[in-house]
Amino acid sequence: MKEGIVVKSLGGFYYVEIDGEIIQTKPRGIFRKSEFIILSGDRVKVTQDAFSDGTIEEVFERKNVLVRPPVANVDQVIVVVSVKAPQADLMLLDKILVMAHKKNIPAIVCINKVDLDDHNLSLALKKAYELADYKVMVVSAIENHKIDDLKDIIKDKINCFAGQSGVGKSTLLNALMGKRVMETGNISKKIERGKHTTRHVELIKLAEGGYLVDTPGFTSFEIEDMELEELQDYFPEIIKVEDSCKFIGCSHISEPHCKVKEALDLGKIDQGRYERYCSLYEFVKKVKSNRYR
Ligand SMILES: Nc1nc2c(ncn2[C@@H]2O[C@H](COP(=O)(O)OP(=O)(O)OP(=O)(O)O)[C@@H](O)[C@H]2O)c(=O)[nH]1
Ligand SMILES: [Mg+2]
Ligand SMILES: [Zn+2]
Repeated sequence: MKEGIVVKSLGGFYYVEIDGEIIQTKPRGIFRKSEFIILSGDRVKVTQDAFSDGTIEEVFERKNVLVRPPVANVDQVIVVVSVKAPQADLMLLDKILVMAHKKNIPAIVCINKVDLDDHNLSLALKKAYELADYKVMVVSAIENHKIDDLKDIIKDKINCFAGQSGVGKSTLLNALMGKRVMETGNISKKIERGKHTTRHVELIKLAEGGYLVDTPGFTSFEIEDMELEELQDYFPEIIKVEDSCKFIGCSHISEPHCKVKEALDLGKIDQGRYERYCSLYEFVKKVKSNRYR
């Protein structure tokens, strides 16, 4: 029995990396009969003889599961935005960060296409998210700017890209790999569309160690069901300052003597981030009230 990690599934087979080698496997019958779906990223026990495919005997307990893309045991989500073309959708960025936080998956913000940044937008964005204690990388996939720094950050982890379509995720992956492993630009869209049935999630192995999962861009993304009081826990800059007002049940929206409002006035919290917190708060509130009507 050997232990490995599922790097992709295709046509009923699961490809498991064991000691640097990829082995074609099938799950044991019991998995085929159950509802349980083995995912890329799953750590598994495999038996193998010389004449047939390997057999997945056991799947280890997962640390976490992402739904989009379906992948298990993610160590880090890299949310990519671009300064331009397309313009950064900060609401989408914040929604993804909230969901990563809810699933307890560390997230970093990667601002791409800095070569197009003629108004220093990347600096303002970097500051806003650093106030929230996120690690922020400002890169250009096309000009290979700061790609080595990004390499250091993703090393030895299971990383997953997320973000809008067209921000340069696949181009970044190619830059990180030093070769073209993913289609980019319009071509990628055509392939995606024709690919519905065979669309698979692949853990791409990094030369430096670790894996990266590329994801087709989101066109829409909603935060999952959560309690209204919970939302603030997923904004690190709010957690940092709220202490006494959270204790009395403050939502940090309109209550007097709010520590969060105080921090906002002092410039310790970014105005845009705060506004998006308020919008998401209203959104969750609406969802809840519709449900119990
Ligand atoms: N100027 C500039 N263009 C870039 C950069 N990175 C990517 N692009 C371009 O942006 C376009 C989209 O890049 P992709 O890598 O396909 O974007 P994606 O995020 O993978 O898009 P989806 O797969 O649809 O989610 C392509 O035309 C790239 O050449 C960059 O750093 N600078
Ligand atoms: Mg892509
Ligand atoms: Zn408050």
